[in-house]
Amino acid sequence: MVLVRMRSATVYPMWYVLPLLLGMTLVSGDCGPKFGGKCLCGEGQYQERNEQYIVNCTNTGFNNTSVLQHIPPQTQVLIFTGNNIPELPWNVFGTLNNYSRLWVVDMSNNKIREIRGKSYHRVGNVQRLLLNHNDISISSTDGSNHHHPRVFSSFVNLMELHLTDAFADSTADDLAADLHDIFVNSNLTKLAKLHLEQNEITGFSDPQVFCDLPMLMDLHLGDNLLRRVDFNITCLRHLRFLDLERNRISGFSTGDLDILDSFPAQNRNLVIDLRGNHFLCDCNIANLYAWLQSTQVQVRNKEMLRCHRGLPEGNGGEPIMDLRQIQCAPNRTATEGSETQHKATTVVLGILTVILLGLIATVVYMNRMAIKYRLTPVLDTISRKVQYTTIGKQDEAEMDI
Ligand SMILES: *[C@@H]1O[C@H](CO)[C@@H](O)[C@H](O)[C@H]1NC(C)=O
Ligand SMILES: *[C@@H]1O[C@H](CO)[C@@H](O)[C@H](O)[C@H]1NC(C)=O
Ligand SMILES: *[C@@H]1O[C@H](CO)[C@@H](O)[C@H](O)[C@H]1NC(C)=O
Ligand SMILES: *[C@@H]1O[C@H](CO)[C@@H](O)[C@H](O)[C@H]1NC(C)=O
Ligand SMILES: *[C@@H]1O[C@H](CO)[C@@H](O)[C@H](O)[C@H]1NC(C)=O
Ligand SMILES: *[C@@H]1O[C@H](CO)[C@@H](O)[C@H](O)[C@H]1NC(C)=O
Ligand SMILES: CC(=O)N[C@H]1CO[C@H](CO)[C@@H](O)[C@@H]1O
Repeated sequence: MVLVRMRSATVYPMWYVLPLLLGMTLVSGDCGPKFGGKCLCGEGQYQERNEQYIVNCTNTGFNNTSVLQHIPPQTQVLIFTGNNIPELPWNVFGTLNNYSRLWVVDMSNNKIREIRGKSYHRVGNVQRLLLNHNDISISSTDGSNHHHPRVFSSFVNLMELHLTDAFADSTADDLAADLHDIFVNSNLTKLAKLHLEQNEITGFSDPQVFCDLPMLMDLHLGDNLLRRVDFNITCLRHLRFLDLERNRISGFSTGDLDILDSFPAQNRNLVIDLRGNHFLCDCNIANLYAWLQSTQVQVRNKEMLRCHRGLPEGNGGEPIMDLRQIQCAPNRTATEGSETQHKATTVVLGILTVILLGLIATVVYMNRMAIKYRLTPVLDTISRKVQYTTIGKQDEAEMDI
């Protein structure tokens, strides 16, 4: 014991000193009798900020949120993750305290399926809400009555909403409409960052889905199944970053590119990330290449963009920034189209001809007796005539001699 204390008092190993120098004190205090010793409370560093009063209940196995009614009033950062809370009840934080200093609520990874309209109250100063990795249903159509359009309405100062992999897999189809409804009714007038990665979103049936988030700056849609930018971004006056990494985008129409160009045209910086999409090495990609050369939109990691001929296999593909040689002949796609059509017509005609011949052969074969009966006299006549002509010709020949 003495030896150890002596050693640690004289030569602190670097891994021990470094966190202290950086101010990264791990929260280690007890939270009080209501918490059963499962959570940690106290001051510490949360990401970029020092001296935060943190309540940390990570992987604590709670199956309800009743403990959250007893968090200390000075709490600034609440981390309540890795529990099993299928349903958030009304007034998760109770009704006793204002929690005026609370600015981060992290309720990721809790198997949450339903958040009620009145679950969150007294969260007026929360700026960052994380609900990543849950199974939330917000559907208005599946009959389960999980649709609460005012679900975030108490977060009047919310600036970041993290919904990465947050939704139940089955909600993909009407997610856009339901999200729009929530954004309209929750009045998230200060929201600047929205994370919707990994939600299997195939498209947004409602193009105005984000238009009621007037301050939105960063829209994260990576790792979804989007095929194009089918939502309105011109309504987002403050948009500066659009993340579309690893979606299913195969190309951009001229109209889409014009919309992107309208940002720098209005002196607004726009950064987009398109890595890991399934671009096709066709005429469109020549346009995209030309656009990448000239646009004022900042495309992150341009040189990492790849296009594929046919289905992409692994991470291969040709770098789009190397496609200088691709000549896009005018009307090429149209000609290719009609050529394929022509080929298809030829094949179909061939098959039909074969079938027709087969049918004729069958009919002839089945009626062969009748045909033979009818044809025999004719054939006889012909062969007789042939014989006569031959004889005649022979006669003529003999006469010529
Ligand atoms: C919360 O606790 C978990 C595990 O106990 C730890 O990994 C994490 O770093 C803590 N978070 C903060 C901000 O202290
Ligand atoms: C909530 O969970 C705690 C244990 O974590 C349990 O003691 C308590 O009875 C539960 N409350 C309700 C309302 O289920
Ligand atoms: C919740 O957890 C407590 C103990 O942690 C247990 O006694 C109780 O049965 C659990 N309730 C449910 C509904 O799982
Ligand atoms: C809650 O906030 C209101 C004003 O916003 C204040 O009047 C009231 O005293 C606060 N209550 C507590 C318990 O802090
Ligand atoms: C939305 O919030 C703004 C201020 O943040 C407020 O003026 C407006 O009345 C609110 N609208 C609704 C429908 O709650
Ligand atoms: C996008 O929204 C704005 C404002 O709501 C509207 O003026 C514009 O016509 C919309 N654009 C498209 C392509 O729908
Ligand atoms: C559909 C299409 O792109 N048509 C174009 C084909 O090419 C001629 C000139 O080469 C254009 O005038 C057409 O507009």
